[in-house]
Amino acid sequence: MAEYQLYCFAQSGNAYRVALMLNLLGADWKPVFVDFFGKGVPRTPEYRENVNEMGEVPVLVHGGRKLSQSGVCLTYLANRSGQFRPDGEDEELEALRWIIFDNQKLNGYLGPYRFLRTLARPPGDPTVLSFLKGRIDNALGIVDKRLASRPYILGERPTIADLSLVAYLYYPADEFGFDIAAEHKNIAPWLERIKALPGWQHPYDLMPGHPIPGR
Ligand SMILES: N[C@@H](CCC(=O)N[C@@H](CS)C(=O)NCC(=O)O)C(=O)O
Repeated sequence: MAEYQLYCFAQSGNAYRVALMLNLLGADWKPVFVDFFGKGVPRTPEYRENVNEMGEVPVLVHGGRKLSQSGVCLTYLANRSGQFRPDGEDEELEALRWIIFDNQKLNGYLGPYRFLRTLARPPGDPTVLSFLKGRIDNALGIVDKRLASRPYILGERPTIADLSLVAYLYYPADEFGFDIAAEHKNIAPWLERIKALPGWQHPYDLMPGHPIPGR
């Protein structure tokens, strides 16, 4: 059995953060496929009882530990490996600040936006999509500005703050209906820098479940 198991599915950018970090670390890990689109597994009482009471992926299993919330999983992996780890209290707080911002304001909106626009059956209400798009544009602008003066979110080297923020940014532009990299001049080279790290893989290659059967 692999050292780490990750409950995930290919379309989940929230899970991609952790899958990507495991791969960048060269960790011994295996995905555990969670059938979200077919059987709605995270919403079942069994999943909530046995895997994650919050009804979500990712869940990272390591020995006797079962961790959820991608920010917690990234922190755990950084502390164990010493890689992508914020250095000292000030950087730890700064990384946490960006991870919370990401979870709420960037990928916290981008994930549901893409889901409602492209993956949900039936698709979401245009008014809701338009609200979310405005919030996303604002958050992307904030990240773009941050990256104008440094190569990575905390400075000169990549940390878990970067691995959190890229969660949904490598998925195909046609799933969003707009091209994030093309529209934000500092985000595009940052994504390329992270893509060049040894072990980087696209979410659809790293996690099971793409394409969604029957689509
Ligand atoms: N803040 C959480 C978000 C996790 C999350 O929302 N995961 C989605 C998949 S992308 C999920 O499992 N949703 C289950 C559902 O909607 O029933 C994290 O970063 O881990």
